Amino acid sequence: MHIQTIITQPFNDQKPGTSGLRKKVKIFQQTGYLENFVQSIFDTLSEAGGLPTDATLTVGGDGRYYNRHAIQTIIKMAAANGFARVIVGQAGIFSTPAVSHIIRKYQTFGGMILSASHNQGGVHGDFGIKYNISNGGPAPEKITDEVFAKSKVITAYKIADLPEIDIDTLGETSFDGGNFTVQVMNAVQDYADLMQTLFDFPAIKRLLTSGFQMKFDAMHAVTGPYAQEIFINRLGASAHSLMNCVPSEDFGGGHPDPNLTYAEDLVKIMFSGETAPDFGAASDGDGDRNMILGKNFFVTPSDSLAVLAANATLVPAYVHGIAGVARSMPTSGAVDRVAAKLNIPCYETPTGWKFFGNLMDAGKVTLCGEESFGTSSNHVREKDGLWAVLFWLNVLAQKNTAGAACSVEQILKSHWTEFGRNVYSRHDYETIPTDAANDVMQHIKTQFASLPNQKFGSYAVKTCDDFSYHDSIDGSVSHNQGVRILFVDGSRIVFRLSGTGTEGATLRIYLEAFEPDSTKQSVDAQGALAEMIQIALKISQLKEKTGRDTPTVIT
Ligand code: G16
Repeated sequence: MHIQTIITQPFNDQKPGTSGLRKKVKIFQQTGYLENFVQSIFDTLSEAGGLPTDATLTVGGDGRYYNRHAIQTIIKMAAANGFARVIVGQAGIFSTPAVSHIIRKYQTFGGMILSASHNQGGVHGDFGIKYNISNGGPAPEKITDEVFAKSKVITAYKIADLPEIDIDTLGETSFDGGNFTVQVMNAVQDYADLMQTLFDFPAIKRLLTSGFQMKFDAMHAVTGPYAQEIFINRLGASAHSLMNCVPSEDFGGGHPDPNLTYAEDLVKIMFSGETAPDFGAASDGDGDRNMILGKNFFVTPSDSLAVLAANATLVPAYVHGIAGVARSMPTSGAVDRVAAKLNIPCYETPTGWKFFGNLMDAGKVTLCGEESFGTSSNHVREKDGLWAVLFWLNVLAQKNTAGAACSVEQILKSHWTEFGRNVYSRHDYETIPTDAANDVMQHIKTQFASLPNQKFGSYAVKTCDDFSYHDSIDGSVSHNQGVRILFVDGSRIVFRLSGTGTEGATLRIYLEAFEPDSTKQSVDAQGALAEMIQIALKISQLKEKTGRDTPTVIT
């Protein structure tokens, strides 16, 4: 196997964000751009202890445009950089949670996930790449910081002269007298088998074949084949239960972000009155996000996490209880109330799934979740969209046995009666000029000294800060993770700049108020939070500084 060393020039913009490096496809198509980043990852790994002689790399993506090209390049670079084997999902497809599972199950050294997640795809869309470590989870900051440092001084990358690999046919191909092997693996099987060990498939099958209607929207993205295998082949759901389940390179021209704005077609179906299905769900580009809907009812991701934690013992995998829970800082405190009642710990981490890995590895938490439509457990080290959908179906199956009927809405309402309701909303202002977004954040921070004790209508500020996280397992500290304004009555406003966008900046405002009175809980969140929204705009001067009147997305 001939290995070439190609001289290259560094790019200065390869800093990984909340979840890997995400850029426009056109940026990735620059000569050496992908190669530089991949080599910077490999260089970081070899410096951090080197590769074992039998090192295996798992590679797959969400099927978006440039996926196939990137996979061929990564295979050749893995061969040149000392890997003995690469496992690739058939057709280059692997959902993010499936990669996490494959890394863990086959104890591979790590994995590369090719996805820009919920960002749009296609020639004019986004591409992304992320490295996951041997526990199956996203590389922690100390690795991604090192990758960035290396990308700024890189001078050459290594690539093997290998022929184009057929990634559509299952099987193994060896090179260099068996020193390097590419294994093309069924992308769905192992993951579907794992789900079957966690959930009560016979009970879910009874539910789905007894008149209970569900609708799952794969948004033309990676979960399509997984949904087909799990819901149709293994759980007996009707073909009508699925929509948009054939992955396409540009996600059917849509935006594969499972929220009320971009999963518009599903939302219309689920809010169509009495004939709406009983249960609806959607997943994103790479299959790690989920949105849960009931008949004419939306479940916020924060509430979903709380409901799953409260009902975990209804599911075989968690029948003996959960060790603890974790949520990202902007996620509502709904799950904290469940944890308090269950007498288990609840951890608050920065935004980004990578912060949950240490807690899971140490056995401190079983379930984790984020307001950004991510929920999962310690079965993998990523968030897992279909896992969340199956969890909900398992809970519904237990609560809809012969003679008993319980809707998604009823589950939420009785949850609120028991625990109180954390009324919650997120307002996103997308693609605003970066300078204006930074100016807004800076303007809020200049008020840190003057805000405490100030009254705004019916709310009084208790304290405010820029969130920092101290990881109790590895001792690392992460600063500047979002600005919090905490009010005396427990309500709060959080301002944060997204780390996943590729155009300008996205400013997120997270709003939360607690309503303990069950007679006042059935309110529209936007109405209930209206005063707080005005306070957020007043403190931030967002309209004045960005010229934006309304958010692009409201969740
Ligand atoms: C990624 C991360 C999540 C994070 C989300 C939102 O999700 O994996 O942990 O919550 O981004 O991040 P931000 O608010 O910075 O845009 P995904 O689904 O895009 O990989």
